[in-house]
Amino acid sequence: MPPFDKILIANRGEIALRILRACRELGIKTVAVHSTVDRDLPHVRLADESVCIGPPQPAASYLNMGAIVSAAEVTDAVAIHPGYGFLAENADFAESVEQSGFVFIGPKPQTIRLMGNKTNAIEAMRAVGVPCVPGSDGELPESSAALLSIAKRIGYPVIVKAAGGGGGRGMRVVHTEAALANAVVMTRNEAQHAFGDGRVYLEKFLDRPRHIEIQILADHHGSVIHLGERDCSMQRRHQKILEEAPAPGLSEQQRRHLGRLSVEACRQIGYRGAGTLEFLYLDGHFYFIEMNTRIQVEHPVTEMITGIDLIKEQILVASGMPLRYRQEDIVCRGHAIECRINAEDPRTFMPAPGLISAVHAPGGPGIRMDSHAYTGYRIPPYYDSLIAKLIAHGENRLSAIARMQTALNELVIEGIPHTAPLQEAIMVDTAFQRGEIDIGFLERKLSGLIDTAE
Ligand code: MV4
Repeated sequence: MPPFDKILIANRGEIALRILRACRELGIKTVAVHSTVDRDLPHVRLADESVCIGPPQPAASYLNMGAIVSAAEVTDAVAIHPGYGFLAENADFAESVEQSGFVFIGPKPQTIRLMGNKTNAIEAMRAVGVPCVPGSDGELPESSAALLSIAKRIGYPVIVKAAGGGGGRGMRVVHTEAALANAVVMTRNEAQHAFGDGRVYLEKFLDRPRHIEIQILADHHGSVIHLGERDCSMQRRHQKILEEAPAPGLSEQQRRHLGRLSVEACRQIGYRGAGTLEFLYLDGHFYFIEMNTRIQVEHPVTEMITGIDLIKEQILVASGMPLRYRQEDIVCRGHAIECRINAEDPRTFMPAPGLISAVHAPGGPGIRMDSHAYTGYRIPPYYDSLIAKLIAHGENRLSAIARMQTALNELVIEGIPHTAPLQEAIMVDTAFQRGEIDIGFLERKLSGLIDTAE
């Protein structure tokens, strides 16, 4: 018996196709919902049923909660998979899905809400023993004297962050006492405008840390496991370009420690479903910063090293089934790297929608490509510019890099500019090959590339 009779996929693009494939394997019928410009996407064609939910603008279609719940009602779907982005971390959506009698494939709405407020998330994690960045321990006070004293205790430089932000939105670094009050006011105003929540907090600013995250899977019966870590330091302006697992250079003790800590924390807060704890890593120390309550874009690198299908497990635990793996069953083998192939100008990183005139997916041992792109596909300008995820797995990091080089070289996507040339340049970078990465790597490399071109 399949865990659900029918699942509605509340997303588009590669992740919608990925979810559809997992449903197929589990014998679950599928409903695709799509905007008017997305009717020819592969997952729409492959789904058992499809419902057009509105015009291209996300607010009118993929963010239209009423339209999505109605589509589930008319098609008799029993569960809704939100994918990533769009409504995946919207607690009101999860609540409305459940109140309408459907299963939301994700954590409880109150968990999504808790993690959506970054100060509450930090407080919850700190309370269960997770190390966090030294900071204001909650929202900043209005009084400028109190503010100055908090910053003095933390020590400059400090970073002002929006409680309603996350993923790099609404942050400001402050180097001196003189600049503090203004930075707080500016961040507050921006946060109020962008998230409807003007609450801000302070943390010690860490200079060029690495971004390391732990993949969690939890069932509805209190069992929690982790599937190792990923390094996502290779980014530019908070857009990840490449992710890998495991994180280069960590010791087995560090891995085990971080994994156990994360599992214990999730057990204590009653987490369920797939989730990710994000840490900054600097000078041998981990600091929790945020938790993502969704499946992430970069989940395939974890799948490649563990051999576990995270989307399938996410669906199975959402149906109430106990986890099929114990922690000791999880064995990480080799190394995996993912390149996010984005339709954008590789110099300016501006999105470049348009017609794909030819596609050729690379192949061979250890190569996987998750993509909805096909020859003749027109990338619409309304959504993010991710067109493919190219994943290479090898026995060790250098063999994964070698396979990725071969794959990037084989990859053909014509008609639009994309990021593969940049990723090819990263693969041959000797510092990258040595694992010398941090969140500043790409910006330094790009300024170097421009310097040498002149
Ligand atoms: C920081 C930081 C330095 N110190 N917090 C950016 C995304 C958001 N998730 C948290 N971010 C950061 N928080 C402290 N206390 C630097 C960043 C940061 C960053 C973090 C992860 C990945 C890429 C980044 C790029 C720039 C800044």
